Amino acid sequence: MRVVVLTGAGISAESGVPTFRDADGLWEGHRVEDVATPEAYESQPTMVQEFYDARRASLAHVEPNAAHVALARLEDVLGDDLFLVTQNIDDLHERGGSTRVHHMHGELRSALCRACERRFPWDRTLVDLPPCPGCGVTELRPDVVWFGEIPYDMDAIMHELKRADLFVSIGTSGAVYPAAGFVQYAARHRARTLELNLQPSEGTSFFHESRQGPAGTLVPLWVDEMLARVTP
Ligand code: BJW
Ligand code: ZN
Repeated sequence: MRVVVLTGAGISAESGVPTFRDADGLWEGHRVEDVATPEAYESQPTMVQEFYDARRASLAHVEPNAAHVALARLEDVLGDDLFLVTQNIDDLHERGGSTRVHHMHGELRSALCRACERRFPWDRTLVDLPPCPGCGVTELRPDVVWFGEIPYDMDAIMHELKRADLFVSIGTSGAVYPAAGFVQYAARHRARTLELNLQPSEGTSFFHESRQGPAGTLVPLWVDEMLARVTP
């Protein structure tokens, strides 16, 4: 059975990483659609770099939760039959044990050079304008996908959605495309679709089944169900 899992900010909420659109959302009073843009970076680069530097540093103070760990358990059994795509830029899936994670909105622990367009593993700050390890130019920015930019790995993601038997969406509001459209695309290509979210998402009616609750509870239960089905 081929399974595609899409995760969003809700899966990391119980680890203490703020979501975007809940009451205590990450951007504190700003609409994420207004600030997560290349234009905001052009007009206030220092503010944006400091914001992402702080989020990168805060990774040291959070741990994967039971939902991340359960998805790693599923990968152990399904191997390449599980395709895990996350909108999150944190590294909690990897630290939970997943080894094949597709970060469609980029990664905090990566820097992107605007001069040579290469990406580099990055654990330090960027606000102090370090030179690019590849070309030496001081044009490194956070390696994240802002509104109006093209998400990573789209060809591989669409290919996997086309041949999936099951599509599962975990902890995402369904407010941001193209990820919000994956459910309809997968269903059109004959996948069964399941949503696991604290509350019904904006796209909840597109799913065959929707379960409500915290990811740290729902995901391990769902993984147990899956393992009972696929292991002899
Ligand atoms: C829990 C929980 C718990 C809480 N357990 N659950 C008009 C119509 C349609 C589309 C467009 C349009 N105008 C423009 C567009 C396109 C645009 C878009 O979608 N805009 C919308 C605002 C309409 N999209 C883009 O520009 C994208 N690019 C693009 O489309 O390129 C064209 C193209 C595509 C494909 C191929 C070729 C070309 C880029 C989008 C980039 C988004 N970037 C951000 C910032 C990343 C960096 C950063 O982190 O700072 O990504 S925005 C932000 O939203 C972040 C997230 O990944 C993303 C999604 O948020 P998510 O994960 O859903 O979080 P929340 O907070 O919204 O929801 C959390 C959910 O969890 C809630 O439901 C809670 O209830 C739940 N929850 N606790 C379970 N314990
Ligand atoms: Zn460079």
